[in-house]
Amino acid sequence: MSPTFALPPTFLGLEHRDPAGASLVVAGIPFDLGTTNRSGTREGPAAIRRASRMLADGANPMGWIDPAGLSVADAGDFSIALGDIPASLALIEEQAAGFGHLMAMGGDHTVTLALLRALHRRNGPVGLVHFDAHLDTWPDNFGQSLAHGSPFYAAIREGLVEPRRMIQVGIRSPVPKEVHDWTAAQGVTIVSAEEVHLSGPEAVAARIRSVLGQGPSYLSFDIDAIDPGQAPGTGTPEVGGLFTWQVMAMLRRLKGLHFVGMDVVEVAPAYDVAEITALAAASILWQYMTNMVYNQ
Ligand SMILES: [Mn+2]
Repeated sequence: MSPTFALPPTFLGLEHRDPAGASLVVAGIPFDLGTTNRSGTREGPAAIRRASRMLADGANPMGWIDPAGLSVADAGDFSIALGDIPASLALIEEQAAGFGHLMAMGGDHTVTLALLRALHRRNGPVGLVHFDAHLDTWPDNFGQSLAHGSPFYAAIREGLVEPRRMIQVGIRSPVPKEVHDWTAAQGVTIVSAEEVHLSGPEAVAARIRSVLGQGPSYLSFDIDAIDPGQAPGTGTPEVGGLFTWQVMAMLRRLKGLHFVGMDVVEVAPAYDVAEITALAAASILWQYMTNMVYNQ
């Protein structure tokens, strides 16, 4: 068995496996055209894969499940259209639609709109748990309707998600009041980072479970939900965020929910320190994979 540093540069060092025959498919989306501040998430997938190899030398103590031993494949990176956001989203949607249960590594948060459009073809509207510092329901981003501040504005308007089965966790950024009020008026549950700190991850996980219920659900994790002290490698950091221990404690408590797909987005390795942001992202994917065992 190779030491972790010598494993192939795939997610968890997975050797070549056929994505068509896998229950879970990991894919990267090297895209950052939708960023509004610091760019660089095009390098996210490679950094997450590299950091993930740290997690390949044993089982998850939760249930002693080894995610690398599940029916999972790394399909490589999706194609994008250089310099063209709508064409890139169309390409991402088509590629995502070819897979059953997709775990996507961004890329900036714009890509989630394409992923939800693909999912809608198969599942109809889904519930959504969205970890983020930002609501991402801006109707426009400095004149652009398609960018990383808007995926959930579009997703709600297009009927891709059920707003009353949608919960946002870690929210704390500056935001126009009308954007916040529009989001709340759709029926979305908004949980601030401070509420996680004050009430604790166990209580917030219980709220997530009650909002999502047992219907088909999607997990979208923007790494800037985590405090920049623990995840500096991102383009739009906001102070006062979640700690990685709180994130892992919440995710462990979401096992058994009916998730049909997920993404981890906004990792920008150029601003990372000692791979801590990439490792946080890899660990989120790894915990989600572990949780999926409880869905069977
Ligand atoms: Mn976001």
